[in-house]
Amino acid sequence: MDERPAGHPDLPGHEPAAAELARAATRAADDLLAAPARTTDDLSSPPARTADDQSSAPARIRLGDVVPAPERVAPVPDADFVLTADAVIRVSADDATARTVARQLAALLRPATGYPLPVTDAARPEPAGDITLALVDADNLGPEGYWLDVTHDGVRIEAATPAGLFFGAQTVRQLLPPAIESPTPVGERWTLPGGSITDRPRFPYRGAMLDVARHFFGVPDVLRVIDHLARYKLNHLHLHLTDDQGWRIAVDSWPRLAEVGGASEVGGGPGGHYTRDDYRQIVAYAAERHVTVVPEIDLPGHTHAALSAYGELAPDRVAPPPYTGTEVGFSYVDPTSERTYEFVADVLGEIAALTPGPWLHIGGDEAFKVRPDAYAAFVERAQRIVADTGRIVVGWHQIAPAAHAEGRVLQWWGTNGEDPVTADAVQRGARLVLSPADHAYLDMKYALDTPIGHDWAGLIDVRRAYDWDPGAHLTDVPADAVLGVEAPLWTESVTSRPEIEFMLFPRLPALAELGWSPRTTHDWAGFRDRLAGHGPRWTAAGIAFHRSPEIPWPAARPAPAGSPAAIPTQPGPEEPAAPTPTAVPAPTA
Ligand code: TNX
Repeated sequence: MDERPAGHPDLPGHEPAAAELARAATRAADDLLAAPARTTDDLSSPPARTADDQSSAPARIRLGDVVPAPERVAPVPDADFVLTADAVIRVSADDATARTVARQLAALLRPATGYPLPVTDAARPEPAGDITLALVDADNLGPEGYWLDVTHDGVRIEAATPAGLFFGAQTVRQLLPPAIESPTPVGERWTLPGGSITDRPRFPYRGAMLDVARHFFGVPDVLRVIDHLARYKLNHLHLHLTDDQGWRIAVDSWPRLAEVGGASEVGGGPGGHYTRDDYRQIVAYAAERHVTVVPEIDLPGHTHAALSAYGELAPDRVAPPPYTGTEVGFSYVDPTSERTYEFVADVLGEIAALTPGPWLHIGGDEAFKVRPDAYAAFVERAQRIVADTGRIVVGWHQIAPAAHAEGRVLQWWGTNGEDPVTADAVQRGARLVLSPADHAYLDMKYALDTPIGHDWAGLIDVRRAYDWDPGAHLTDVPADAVLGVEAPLWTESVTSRPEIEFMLFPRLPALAELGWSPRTTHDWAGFRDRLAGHGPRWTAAGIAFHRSPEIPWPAARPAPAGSPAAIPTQPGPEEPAAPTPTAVPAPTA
């Protein structure tokens, strides 16, 4: 198989590009938002338009503009709904989680609209002008699907589960004008296009991975990434919690892992780690957004930070100094020592106890210095330890040669769709999460001039991220063995929140569409056009993104002389990168 060489010869020796990315996002936000300010008490009529607006205002949102593409869209002309200041969000079921979704939707819509949007019990007959969420018996929608109906009189979301309601609410969000992402009230006519959508995902596992080991990212950054997943109906966040450069999660039974092993990162920065409470907060925030956290403890390789904390785990029993470079494949815990298995059982036991989700990821990649027989024996024992915690084991596809363990999942990251060893593991019962490095790796550069990232798996522009089929990607692997897709973001060269977002957007929505949308909707030209409309949303939300030349982004409106420019701030560690918009482009309705 065509795999990456050891080491990272292509890693850029650059200064962190965060400031430049933040400046680029600021410029984009300025362009979009610099329009005459309107006040919130002037909401009933759209802002006055000039002849100029006809060419430069963003296109009217159509019911089918949603990303990921819904399963079925049935527009109804002249049935648009306009959300007004007296609207109420009704929730029909006496179900606490459904109520939570109603409150979340209200919280998403309040900042930009400035409307109170109280959440109330549904009463029949439903008054017009409201948004209603209803839990219903609907087997056809499955555990994550929803039905959405927009008429003149109101918006109704139905689903069999709170998760379905939540995904329906994300669709409602996307059907409103981009200014809905503004953190402060803006003058806008809050129209949704009329018609109905029936929607449910193609794959049950749709995820992204954040490597918090090469560079550490604090809780607010992780929560913000979870928000991004939720927007695009992704439902798994894989946290790569340990690697050579840092151990990022407190383990009570082995305290030096985080205290010593966490105090370093690539390039010599201070590193950091999550306390148990930090981790609980991440897990709870994700769960509220129907995202399952998949924790990874990478074993037996990628363990230099653990060895630097506990020399007894090292083959030579000597604790090495911290490692801040970007080589891979040199470290391993001693697979012949019983102490190693006590360590593995203690760590995985504590992580399992903190993690409500079903998965425990044991890594398994690039243990180049462990002989194949010792490696397989280690993996088989680690798989049994995971089973003892009641969790399902996930590992990078290098664990394929080890014996099958009930339910095990391999995360495939190859760059060539021929992989007989993985196909054989699937024959023996393994399921797959697909992360082909040449399509799904978010740490690859978009183009040669991308300021950060690698290129060992090639350059990945938006089209490359989008144009592959998870159901047919690997030879001799049937579609029903594919649990889903995941886009990993390795962070050797990624150092800040704007840099994370720059690598995620716009490729994360492309991956999200592969995971969610029926294959019949796959169409690059259509996707490109739908995606274009999301640029102004990201700008309004203060998200740094790559303005890929492949995407026909709507033209920004020229700023009238003397208008107050928006001032997006470079994000501090504690607060999201939020612009302070003063106005938004005029709607075309
Ligand atoms: C390979 S993919 C790795 C990581 C690196 C990444 C950089 C995989 C399982 N291992 O250790 O960070 O390449 O692209």
